[in-house]
Amino acid sequence: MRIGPILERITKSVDAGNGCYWILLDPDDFSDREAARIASEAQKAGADAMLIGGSLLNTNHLDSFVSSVKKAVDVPVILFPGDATQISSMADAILFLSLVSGRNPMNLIGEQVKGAPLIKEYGIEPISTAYMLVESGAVTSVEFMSNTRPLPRSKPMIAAAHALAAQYMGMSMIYLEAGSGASSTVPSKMIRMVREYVDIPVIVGGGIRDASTAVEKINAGADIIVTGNLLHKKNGIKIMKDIAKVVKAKRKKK
Ligand code: 1GP
Repeated sequence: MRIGPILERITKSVDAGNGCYWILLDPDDFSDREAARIASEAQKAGADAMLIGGSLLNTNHLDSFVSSVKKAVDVPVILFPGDATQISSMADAILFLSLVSGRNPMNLIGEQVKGAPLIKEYGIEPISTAYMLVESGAVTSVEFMSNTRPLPRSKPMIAAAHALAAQYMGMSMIYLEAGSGASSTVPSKMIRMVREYVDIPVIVGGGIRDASTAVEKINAGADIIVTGNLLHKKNGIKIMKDIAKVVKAKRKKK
């Protein structure tokens, strides 16, 4: 498959040591107007892309939500769907996720089959992404909703083997996910081993709440850091600014 413009932009900026901080906006958490304001603040704070989605969507305003965010920012707006119902024609691209850490056929290929024709019809760019859920203490929403077991956090080689298999299957990115609000982040040892085995971009998210943790993940080999819950913190924008600043400085030096 030809590389689309958004993946090309991501890959180029990752190679140049940029584009390494993404924000996750859950449509259940904000109104369209709030999302526009927050996205614009996040962009000013240094966010390089906006992800939109959640494990479970209870509200019915995805199109207007995506469209408000798009109007407010000029970085890519990318869907991060929990299932095939979370597709909007307003987005620039969609992470075409396969939950490769699990063995639930619906999350490996079922939802993808349901969503693919609509993605084609809408002309949104699909970015094939291996989604790997990592054990992080308590049961996370994605673990519960997908009915899959996360990768054991003390077995980095199991994660590396999954990532390599995904790359061999032609996937364009790896997303190492501890789960939104996770109490423990993806272990750096695991990121390091995955990095050793694959040469496609590695995204790391879940439970990252400060700049030093973000830098630790970048040092271990993460290309892109994602935060979501910080948007709910009183001083979240300030922390996001710190994260954007330090991860960019660190990656540029590499
Ligand atoms: C979830 O990795 C993201 O996919 C963000 O997690 O909400 O814990 O920052 P947090």
